[in-house]
Amino acid sequence: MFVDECTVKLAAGDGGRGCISFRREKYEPWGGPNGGDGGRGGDVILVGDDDTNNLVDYKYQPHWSAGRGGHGLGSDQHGKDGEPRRLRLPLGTVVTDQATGKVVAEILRDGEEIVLCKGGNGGWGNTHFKTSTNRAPKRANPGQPGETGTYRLVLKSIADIGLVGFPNAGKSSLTRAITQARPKTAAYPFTTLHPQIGVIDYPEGPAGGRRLLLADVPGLIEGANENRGLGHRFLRHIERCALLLVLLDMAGTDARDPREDYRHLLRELKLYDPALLEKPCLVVANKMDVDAATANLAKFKRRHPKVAVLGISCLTGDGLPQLKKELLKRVTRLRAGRKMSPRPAP
Ligand SMILES: Nc1nc2c(ncn2[C@@H]2O[C@H](COP(=O)(O)OP(=O)(O)OP(=O)(O)O)[C@@H](O)[C@H]2O)c(=O)[nH]1
Ligand SMILES: [Mg+2]
Repeated sequence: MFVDECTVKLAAGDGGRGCISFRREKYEPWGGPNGGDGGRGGDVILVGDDDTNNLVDYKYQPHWSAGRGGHGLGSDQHGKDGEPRRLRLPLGTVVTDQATGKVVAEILRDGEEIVLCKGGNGGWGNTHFKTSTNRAPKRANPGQPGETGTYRLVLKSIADIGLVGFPNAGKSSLTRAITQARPKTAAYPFTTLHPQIGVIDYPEGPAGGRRLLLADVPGLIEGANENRGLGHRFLRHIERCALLLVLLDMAGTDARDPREDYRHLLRELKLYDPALLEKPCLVVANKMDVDAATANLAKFKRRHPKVAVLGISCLTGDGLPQLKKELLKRVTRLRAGRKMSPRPAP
């Protein structure tokens, strides 16, 4: 099950109580105060985890708390600090405080740790209250409460390239062809029900070792803004992409017209967020192995003379090496030119 939004209630640990105690030993009848401090409560810490792409763990277990600090003890013994609670979240998770509606954290890097709720400080033991006039204070502090809050977690995947297209255009076939990801492909619409991230590797050449992330999102259809098909809800996963790859079924399978598909796709993107249309975009014509595709491509170019289209076939592999090169070239240029970070403008 794929979950990309959920609400969690988090509580850091409370600090332990300070202790009231006096030193009592043989020949030391007035040994003075020796009550230890309480331990700190544990923090709730968010940790970026590259190995997960899902918030399902938090959907069904929304309450998480860290350990409380131990109470102070006599003989100047401090209480034990509470165990922190580490929540592993997929990269791209945006955390919003429900009380204020403000974004309080974003997980962008693997292994990155963000303390979201701080544990309470332990209370002071009575040693701290010793003064020249009060040498036997019978006073200690309680621990401070840990921070708590209700937070909304929304996953907006981080990828360099976002794939957009009608169902059956061949988005998952392309993902399978150029990345290591293995999304299901089939000749019925909405085969892909949730986003999949694939890695395009460039092992050879001057770009040796480079990798690009490609997000295969479920198909869009006309009226998606009115919740037709799977609606717009997965478009958040392409919001942070540097480049959009608009994939068209140039064969016009099921009597579709690629020119109309293109128009509808742009319209749906605009209805979701006009900023998506500002993103650099590469139009790719798939299924060029089918006879009708060549004529359709010519018609498409006549209608959109300014749009550069790259022809490919995921079935035969034609055009895929050129596409990979073009993607690398464009993403490199975009990242360098704009110093783009995956962090969206607030
Ligand atoms: N002839 C031909 N068929 C293709 C090509 N690429 C994909 N197909 C076929 O098109 C159908 C749909 O492919 P998918 O990759 O599942 O399409 P999708 O865009 O991921 O579809 P959804 O996940 O439903 O949105 C499958 O039957 C593929 O075999 C191609 O280049 N040529
Ligand atoms: Mg698919």
